[in-house]
Amino acid sequence: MDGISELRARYLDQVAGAADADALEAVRLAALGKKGEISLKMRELGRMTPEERQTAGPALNGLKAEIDSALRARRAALEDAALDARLQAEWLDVTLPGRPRPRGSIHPVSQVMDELTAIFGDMGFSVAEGPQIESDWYNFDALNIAPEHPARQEHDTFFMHRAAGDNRPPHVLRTHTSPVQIRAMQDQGAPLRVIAPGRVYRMDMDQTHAPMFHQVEGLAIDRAITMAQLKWTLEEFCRAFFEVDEVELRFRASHFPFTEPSAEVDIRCSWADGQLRIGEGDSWMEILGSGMVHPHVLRAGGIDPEQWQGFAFGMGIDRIAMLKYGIPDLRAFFDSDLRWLRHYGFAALDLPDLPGGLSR
Ligand code: 2U9
Repeated sequence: MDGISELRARYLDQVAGAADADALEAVRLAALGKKGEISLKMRELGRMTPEERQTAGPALNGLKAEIDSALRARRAALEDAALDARLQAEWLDVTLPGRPRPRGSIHPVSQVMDELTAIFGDMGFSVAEGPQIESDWYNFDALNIAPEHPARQEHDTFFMHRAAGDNRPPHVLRTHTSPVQIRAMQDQGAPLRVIAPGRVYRMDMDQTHAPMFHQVEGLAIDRAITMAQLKWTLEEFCRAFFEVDEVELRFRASHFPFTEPSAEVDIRCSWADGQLRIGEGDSWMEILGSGMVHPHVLRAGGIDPEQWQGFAFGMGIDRIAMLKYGIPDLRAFFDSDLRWLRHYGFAALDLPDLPGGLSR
């Protein structure tokens, strides 16, 4: 049985030399596959004499079993080696300290917007929103702001570009949130109670002005709205917002194109020891502007001024946030400094509500 010894030596050699699973499978097919060399030899047993078969049969079966077990052993060894290689390559030190993702918190401007929503919501106002890029009609004409009014001038307003040859008036970045109330009047009609908090843009940039800032404006329209109701609404707002029991407001006659009469509103306060106290002391601080909605503006919103009157007010959110939370520098609002936010920010799940105390 020299042939058997030669086969054994050759295939065991090939099994030992197979470098990977594919090479090993090729050896298995060549030896033991359907048309493999050993399988073909086993088929020849049928043509042998019984004597020949008696020696060749057990020898071939033994060879088949030996090569089969060599193949299994080699396959297991290759799999072990592959696993070892992966464990080496994918090694990870699970004892290293974790790197926590930076955690933000609620920005004071967002917090104040939530507070405004809670306070005015309690008084029956809903929140209205609108586009930040506006037509000049919504931003100016509808608000009774004449074409020659200084607010329309190049140096105050950001104008969008029009394509060359397009002579229509350009759109603007809204300079106040008032266009939102014009849209609310058109969409909802009278009676109406809305506040419009949001971003506004003016070409102004120094220690106390940013080119983008936040405003909230309020509008109440009904059949017999008066300035007395405006005053009560603003007093209630100040009491709730500054979280003091007593506030005193002073109305100073003023002028805005969209209200007539118009008033700037001051609040009594003191600045003892550099600390602002609302509702006490001998100082007055301007906090908002207000007035009765001009008939032209009601008409632009599709509301008949013979039937309906309205009051309106507006204030800077950044400024009242700075006052309430003692933030000295406006520019920090836009620095995205997490250390500042950790100091002045608010917990994300503490939504302000009146029974809970606004700013907890
Ligand atoms: C409509 C009708 C009337 C909103 C008003 C003011 C007075 C006002 C300023 C306060 C500080 C803007 O952020 S600020 O510079 N605003 O003084 N705003 S009355 O009047 C409106 C608005 C919309 C339809």
